[in-house]
Amino acid sequence: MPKTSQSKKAKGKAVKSDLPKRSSGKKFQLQWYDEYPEWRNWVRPIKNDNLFYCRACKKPFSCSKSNIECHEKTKVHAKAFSLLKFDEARILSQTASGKFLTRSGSTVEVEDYSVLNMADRKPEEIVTECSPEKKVKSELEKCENDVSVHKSAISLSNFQMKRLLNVNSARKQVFVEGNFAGHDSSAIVILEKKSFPVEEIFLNRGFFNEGTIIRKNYRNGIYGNYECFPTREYNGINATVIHPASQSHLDKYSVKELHLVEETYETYKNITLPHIESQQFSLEWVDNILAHRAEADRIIYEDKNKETGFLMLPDLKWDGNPESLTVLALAIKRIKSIRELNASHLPLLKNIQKAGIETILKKYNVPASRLRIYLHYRPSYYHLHVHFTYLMFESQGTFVEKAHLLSTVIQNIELMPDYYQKASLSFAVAENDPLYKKYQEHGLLPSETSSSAETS
Ligand code: G7M
Repeated sequence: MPKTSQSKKAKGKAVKSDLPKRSSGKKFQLQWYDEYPEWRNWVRPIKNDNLFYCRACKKPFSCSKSNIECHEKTKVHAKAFSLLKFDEARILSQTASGKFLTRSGSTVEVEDYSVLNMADRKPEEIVTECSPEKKVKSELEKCENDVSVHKSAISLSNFQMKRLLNVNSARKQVFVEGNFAGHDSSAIVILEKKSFPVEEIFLNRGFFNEGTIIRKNYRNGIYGNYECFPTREYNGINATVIHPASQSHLDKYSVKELHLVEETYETYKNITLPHIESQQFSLEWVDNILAHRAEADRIIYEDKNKETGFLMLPDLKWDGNPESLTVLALAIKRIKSIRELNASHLPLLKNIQKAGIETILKKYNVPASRLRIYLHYRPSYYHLHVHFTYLMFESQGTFVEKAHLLSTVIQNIELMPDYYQKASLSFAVAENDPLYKKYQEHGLLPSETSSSAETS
């Protein structure tokens, strides 16, 4: 973030005229963020001053630990903070400039915008996290020769569409394959409409206002149908860009016919495991997170214990709306999947369950009874992770043949320590997945595909 001497001068003045009588405070200590992780959302140190800036109240305050604690408890702050959470436009402009407007209209400059919670950010900002400065290697897999588009700011006008891979009308998603200008290898762009805020105040602010354009399509008696164009900040969509995308990625996101496989532990050892070992998706993104090389400022909980530790952060595809809450817990230890779990992993699983629930309650105010906590089998990425999603959100991958509740996994192992080395596990496999062919070769799936059967 460039900081000119001019802006520093301006800042000096602004701070003087705006600041509260001071200063019983002390300079903000970054370790306070570790002690109070939720402060990352709203407390910003002010450069070279014994003050902190409250992003919610848009005001500087004297900066002692007890003062911040007291301020957090005030009604005025609680109200301002709840407004802040949804005011994406303001968040965006604040994070972009690193300067904040005070009530009198002047600005103060605050430190290190990278501590901002990423759950609050727009997807395009998440993309810029992979900047050259951060030296985050992208997932190259089989496309190692092409430089990732994430290394610099991207523009979708440079994206040449090649193929529509899939459409999910229920979830309002499109999956498109194409190329970014100057890059040979394929990219996948996933666009997804965001869910609506449910609080009246945000619906009102976002949609029922003068800025929203509404056009009549037709009327039939008491019924009218209209097309609506909300203001820019409220009509954003979530975009995920995968580049360079490997053939496995293209297969994963393409339309395909599915078949159900009932995998015994024997077929896991003889067919599935060799397949995973030869062609699983790269775990580089997981390792980057675990080593704090990527998404470090999105981490909401971390327990570094090598056996029982884990780390929590928002899922890549979460748009930040509480109604679609999607958080991931990544185990520190490399464990491939639930197939490897036994009694020795119970402390880890119980730790994820307990501390994960506590963290989500503290951070997002969602109690355990409103959470769906589960693991996938088969997962896309073979490093043990647990999904925490809002129960009323119909998240992807919660089909009975894929989602395994964490509580059930724990109970199964408590009842039988080697349950996951004994039980048959069913999963769906797509016809264009190489694993499908392997199961076919072993006579465990019919040799004729559904399409060829239809024509015969
Ligand atoms: O299907 P599986 O259980 O393996 O789910 C993996 C989850 O990891 C999905 O919900 C993805 O959206 C999420 N995910 C994948 N990547 C590549 C990332 C990433 O780079 N960062 C984060 N935070 N989540 C990811």
